[in-house]
Amino acid sequence: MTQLLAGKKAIVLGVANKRSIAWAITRALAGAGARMALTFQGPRLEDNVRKLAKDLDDPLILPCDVSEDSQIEECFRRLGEEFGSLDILVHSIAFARREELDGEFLATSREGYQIAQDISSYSLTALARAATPLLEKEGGAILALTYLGSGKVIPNYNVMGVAKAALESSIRYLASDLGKRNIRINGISAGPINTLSARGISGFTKMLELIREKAPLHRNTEPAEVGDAALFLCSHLARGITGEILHVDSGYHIMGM
Ligand code: NAD
Ligand code: IMJ
Repeated sequence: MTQLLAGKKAIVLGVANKRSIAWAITRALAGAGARMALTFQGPRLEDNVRKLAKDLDDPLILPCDVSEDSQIEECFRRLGEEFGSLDILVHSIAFARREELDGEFLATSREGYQIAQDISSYSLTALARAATPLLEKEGGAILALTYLGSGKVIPNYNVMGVAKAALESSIRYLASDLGKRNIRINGISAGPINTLSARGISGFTKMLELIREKAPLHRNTEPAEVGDAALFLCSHLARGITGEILHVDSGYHIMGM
């Protein structure tokens, strides 16, 4: 049987280590036959990404700190040179200052707010624009990761919740602009997963327990479940879906109590 993504080319931004949701998505896309490009945020993470990528067939590894316009531009220039065109872009990036993710949202500083918006939300629009010339050649799909804290108050998520609300709204506005170029864009709202970005968050272990107790499926979200949903949304199977947020969270978000 031919693979779902045979002959397709994908770039995934946001691999930090083997626990990263971006790495689970990479495995799902590569497993379906896609040729992969991965980016790393800075020199500290380059080694990790290169080691993980050894499992992939002919990967392209590029630097891309999304806070720098010049790095985004250079990343897509090199991607164009190597790949010629692109089918899939995955945004799996979030950052807020550690001190903003504890205590009251009321205490959020101007700079802390700006950083969270810049890295976690604006970067999607900047990347979508940079990738459009490559994605529109044959049509394509963009995917970003979000969390329940965008629409509901989750303790300590604070400024990240506001950034995710902006990210989800950006997905809808971008879907409207990109549809005429045959580019779809969707989001996956994942349940809590123990990654680097969840480490040290107060009450995180209790939250995993609460989900096992309350969610319809009574278990926590596994990275591979997000990877498989990402594969679906980025494939021909989801050709009629754009501007959508798909929850991969054991059904937790439907519960009122
Ligand atoms: P992770 O720490 O593995 O991934 C976050 C990534 O963001 C890292 O690779 C980091 O290098 C990257 N990043 C941060 N600043 C950057 C910058 N300036 N330029 C480029 N890259 C930068 O953690 P994760 O949990 O895999 O997070 C991936 C995505 O999933 C995030 O958008 C996060 O909000 C979302 N998400 C996570 C969970 C969870 O519980 N872990 C749940 C729902 C959604
Ligand atoms: C993050 C903070 C508070 C509560 C949280 C999380 N819950 C979950 C997360 C309940 C699930 C993980 N998440 C969904 C994120 O988007 C995390 C983003 C994040 C995490 C850190 C930690 C280290 C740091 N900055 C960060 N910036 C963004 O310095």
